[in-house]
Amino acid sequence: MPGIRVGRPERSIHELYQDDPERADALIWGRRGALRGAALAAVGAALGATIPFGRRLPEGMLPAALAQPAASGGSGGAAQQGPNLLRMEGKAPLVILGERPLVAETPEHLLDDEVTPADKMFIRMNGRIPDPFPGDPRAWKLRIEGEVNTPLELTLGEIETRFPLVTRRLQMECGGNGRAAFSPQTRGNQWGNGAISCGEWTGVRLRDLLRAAGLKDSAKFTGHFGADPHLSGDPNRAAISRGMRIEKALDEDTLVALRLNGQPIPHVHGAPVRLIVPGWPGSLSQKWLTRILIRATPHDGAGMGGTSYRVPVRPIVPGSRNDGRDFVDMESMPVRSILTNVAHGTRLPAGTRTLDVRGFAWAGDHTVRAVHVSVDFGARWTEMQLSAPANRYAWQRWRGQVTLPSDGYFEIWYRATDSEGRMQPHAAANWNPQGYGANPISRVAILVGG
Ligand SMILES: Nc1nc2c(c(=O)[nH]1)N[C@H]1C(S)=C(S)[C@@H](COP(=O)(O)O)O[C@H]1N2
Ligand SMILES: [Mo]
Repeated sequence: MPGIRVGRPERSIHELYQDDPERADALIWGRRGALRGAALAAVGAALGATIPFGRRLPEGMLPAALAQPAASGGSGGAAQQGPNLLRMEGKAPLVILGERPLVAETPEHLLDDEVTPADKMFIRMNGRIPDPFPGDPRAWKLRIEGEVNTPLELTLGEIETRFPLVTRRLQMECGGNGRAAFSPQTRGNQWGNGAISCGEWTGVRLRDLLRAAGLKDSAKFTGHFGADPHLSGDPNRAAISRGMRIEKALDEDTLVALRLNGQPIPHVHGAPVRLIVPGWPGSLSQKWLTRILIRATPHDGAGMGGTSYRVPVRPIVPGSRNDGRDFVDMESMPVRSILTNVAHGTRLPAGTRTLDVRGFAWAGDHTVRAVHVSVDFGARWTEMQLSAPANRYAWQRWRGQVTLPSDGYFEIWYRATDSEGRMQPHAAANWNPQGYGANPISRVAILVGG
């Protein structure tokens, strides 16, 4: 194919893609949009390997090694700057997506534990990290008020002694997880798949507290409040204050959590007490929880209404403006999977012909029915072994093996299907201005003998 100058030493294809993606696309794909013959060889040269299944690469699709940066560097010689890594006591080197407010993602290959250790949990701040509570955390107060018969003000000490403690493994996922997959790009932190954790939380059921307060017939919605200051420092503004339908508040797995993995909750994750609302957007899981307001009408706090945590009912034109008036609040998160033992950009020794793969999959309020993996750009899929969740709302382990016919460049594609039969799509669907619900099939690039 004419016009391809991938090998020009002064400017690699990777640099070209970084500086001028449109021109790079034109050079690679030409007018017919197919990567064939000479173009395929040229891309192979840029990757430093042949692409054994290259002819199965769908038209218009760029190899993942070029399309997305490697989490750990070293992807086929790509000229990329390393990610900005978190340096915080008690935390792993998460990838920083934003500093003000602090937002840090966990690369998929750090999420290999059945129960996510506290240091590997992603961080999502909307405001400032509050000062730690001085003195005995058992003196922290939580108020339950609004449409209740008896408003309550309870210390954590009282909560622990009056109500039964339960321990559950619960997935907690940011509503924007997967956002980077949207095209055109949307506002907000450009999450890959790493805004997910499955910690072992101990706490009391929110419904036990609500029953102690006595819900009025008018109790239909919650509003959540925390102690973290707004980014501006203005004491009259909340960093975030979201709420949900009362049915979710009464779910037996919605917890007022006091401990994570048997330890006090780390400060940045909401010490000494937070909500855990599993399967729904993480923004509902209020950290540094101070107050729950029971309401007759939907909550109107920061992060409610408009296009915030809301998705279109009928698809809108990608990239179009919309005030979100007809949108609905995002509730159950969509099905998603991660690959936890092979990092994007991994090089394997020449001659490697089989590869063990494993990860996790989850599906909001639902369970996962199947996980499939392909190493030939989606032509053939192999079903993986899938474990049952440890308890309701825990993620599910998947594992299996793939066969590699030769050395060269491959991509591991993995996709989950939920209990309703919904499968991760090939491209992020239902585009919305703030980028919620993107869950396309993931692609991890590997190089055998390069
Ligand atoms: N008080 C408070 N609670 C909060 C937030 C916040 O900024 N302040 N962020 C929310 C969002 S958007 C998410 S995704 C989760 C992230 O929890 P984590 O940082 O413990 O992983 O907390 C939620 N609870
Ligand atoms: Mo979030």
